[in-house]
Amino acid sequence: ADLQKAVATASGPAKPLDYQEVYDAIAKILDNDNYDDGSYAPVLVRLAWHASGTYDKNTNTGGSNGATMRFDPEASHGANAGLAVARKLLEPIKKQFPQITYADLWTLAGVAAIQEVGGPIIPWRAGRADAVSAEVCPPDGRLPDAAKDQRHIRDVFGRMGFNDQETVALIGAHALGRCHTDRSGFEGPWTRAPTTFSNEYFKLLLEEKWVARNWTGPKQFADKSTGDLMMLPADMALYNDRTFYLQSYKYAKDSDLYFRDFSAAFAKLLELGVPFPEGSAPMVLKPTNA
Ligand code: ZEM
Repeated sequence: ADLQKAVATASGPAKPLDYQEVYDAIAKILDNDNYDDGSYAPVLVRLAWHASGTYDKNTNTGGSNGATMRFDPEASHGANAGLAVARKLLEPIKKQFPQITYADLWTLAGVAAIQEVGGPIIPWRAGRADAVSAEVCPPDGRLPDAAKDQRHIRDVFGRMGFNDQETVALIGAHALGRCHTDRSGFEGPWTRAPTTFSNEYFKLLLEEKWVARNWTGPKQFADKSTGDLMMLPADMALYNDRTFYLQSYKYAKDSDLYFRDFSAAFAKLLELGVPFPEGSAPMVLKPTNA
């Protein structure tokens, strides 16, 4: 007790964690001209999504609480290939702010990534805990399979607790980033501005003519006019399914609606299965350019 007192006196009373400071530190490391399209934002959004999208509402298992992707087997699940890049990128931030849990850090990084590349404000709550071992890792196979169709997408997002409108809104995050042959086997970006959050994904999905790409890789689609853009078979489900199509059409026409709906669905995704303390309230983190 004496030693504890001495330490407490030496370092002063513990300062409560300021999440805006953590946000600002994440915002600072997003840009890197030597990585992909110049930003780590897309891969951080994918980390937050894969940490959260394992949720199963029927068993209340999986989800962002626990940050279980630090452990095998989840770290090595095929769906998570390439996400070590994102987890390693955040290590210095975790060292700088040791009080934040990995589970909070990964979801906060997803929020920072979306907001910093021009996306909507995403209200975010702190309070996730880190698991101490692999025992609570979700089983493999909970994340959607890019090769499958609308039935599979509805099954998987329904298991998380999302309706069709929320499902379509979330998949529009493919405005960001690209596929990598050494991660998923697929290749290329969905949009021509993959480091800017927008409703471009929906515009392109509906306005371009998509044809099967002629290559030796897994089945994917290319825009007929230039061939530089891509859609996964699972993306084409938004075109092929009548309800998904009508929702995609609304988002292609109305960017404000898309931003509002994405914010609500992404905030919900990051909170699935998290036992927040009673009375905890979402906070708004300020974008660095605002
Ligand atoms: Zn994705 N996604 N995703 N996604 N995703 C990839 C990349 C990215 C699916 C999918 O199979 C793939 C959501 C939904 C779905 C992002 C965000 C979100 C890749 C490419 C694949 C194969 C990985 C690679 O090779 O690097 C499928 C089938 C989905 C549902 C049907 C949802 C929901 C997301 C967020 C809300 C992002 C940002 C990327 C880009 C990552 C990067 O590194 O550029």
